Amino acid sequence: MSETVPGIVHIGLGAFHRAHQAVYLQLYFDRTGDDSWHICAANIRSNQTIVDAFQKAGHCYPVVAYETEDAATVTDVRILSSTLFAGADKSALLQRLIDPATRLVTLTVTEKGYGLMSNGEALNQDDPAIASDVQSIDGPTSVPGLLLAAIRARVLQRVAPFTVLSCDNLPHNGRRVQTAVRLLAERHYPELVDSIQAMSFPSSMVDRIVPAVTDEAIAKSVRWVGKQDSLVVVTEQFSQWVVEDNFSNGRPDWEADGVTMVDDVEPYETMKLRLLNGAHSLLAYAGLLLGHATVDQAVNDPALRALVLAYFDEARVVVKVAVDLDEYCNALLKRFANNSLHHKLSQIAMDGSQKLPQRWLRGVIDRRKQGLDSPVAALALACWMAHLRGAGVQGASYPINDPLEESLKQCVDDEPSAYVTKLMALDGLVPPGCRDDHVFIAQLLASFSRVRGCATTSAVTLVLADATS
Ligand code: CS2
Repeated sequence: MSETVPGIVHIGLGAFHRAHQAVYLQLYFDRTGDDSWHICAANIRSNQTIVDAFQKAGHCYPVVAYETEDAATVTDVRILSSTLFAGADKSALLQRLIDPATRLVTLTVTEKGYGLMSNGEALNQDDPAIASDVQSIDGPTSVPGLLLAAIRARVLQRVAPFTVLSCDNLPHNGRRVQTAVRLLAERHYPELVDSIQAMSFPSSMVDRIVPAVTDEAIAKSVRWVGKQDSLVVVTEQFSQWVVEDNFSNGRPDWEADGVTMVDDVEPYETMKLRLLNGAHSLLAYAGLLLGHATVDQAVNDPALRALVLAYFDEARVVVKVAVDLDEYCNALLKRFANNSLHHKLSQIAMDGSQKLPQRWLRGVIDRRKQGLDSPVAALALACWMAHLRGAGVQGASYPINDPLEESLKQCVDDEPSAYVTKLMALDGLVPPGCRDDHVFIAQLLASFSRVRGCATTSAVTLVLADATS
């Protein structure tokens, strides 16, 4: 296995990659025996421990997919041929990116890893890695910076470009990476802008619920794996990957393994971001306020379930896709209720500033274009505002985990209109179409005033119930 030269470099060796893309490529390899699409996976900022553990374990790990607590399947994944931790020294990763054998670069670097403002059109210079790469591109630190350095070396060495495939929960995720790389190139290597514009940056919609691995999950998986394996990943049975068919340097014929290739991913992205991820964020913020810890607990709370149904009704009106949305939403409720996953609401609540524009706020703008209000989204945003105070009702408290944490904390105010005004003024957070929607802002103010006044979980339940009546 160590002899295999990987055709893919993946950045972001988290649980999601290991339970999603890596499983598809394992299926591809098992079917074809073609080892040219093995993966070299790297972490660039944090989580060296997992890289060390992979190197020690010879890069094999099990994925346990639960249908229910008593029904699970195991896939043994051996498709990672090497792993890298590219912390302070990124030269080994750059070398792999430049190697002609690398034909595809894939990314799961989370929303904030793209280094863009929420409109996806300008570099976020508050991000230290982006700020450093804007200053100087010698020794790049951000993902777009690393890609730019590799693209430059490949152009100079006349190596064919790789394709860059984004696998993060962002709209037009491929276009976003391309924009970030191009904006850095405009600054440092304007002569490369045309080559970057000519490269393939397909978008993709990825879907599989993969909670962060915990000690309990590892212990519980022994029943399925037969031994204690700290590299195990637990997930659900469901998996979906819809990919824009735009690859300049070859790709596996992974259609046969369940990947859907399309000309335009946008309808699928919108459906998944607004309905699955939007409902997830709603359950996270409202659920934490009500003292729940996991998605299955939250969705089984009748008040939250009704709220999610009302949210689906509101959001789906502006989702145009050739999919039966009744079936899709029903399936989501079932997936959320899977009680073998113990998917923590606090995990979903992280990085709200990076997630909410595409999950809720773009839907508000689309509805307004049809003359429709979005009262459930206003209530959802009010729950996020309440969440940002760091305390639930009845003494619950939780940390705020967000790259904009400091600015968000400065917005928090006991006086609802001062809080809303400060939040709306934060650069690049709330899209203009939403910020300028007076009806939405009035509904947000009213919702937040009510949520803020709740001293007990029963009071919150009443406020939520009003929104669905
Ligand atoms: C979740 C997603 O953490 C989150 O924000 O909404 O990770 C979600 O579980 C996946 O997108 C499901 O495909």
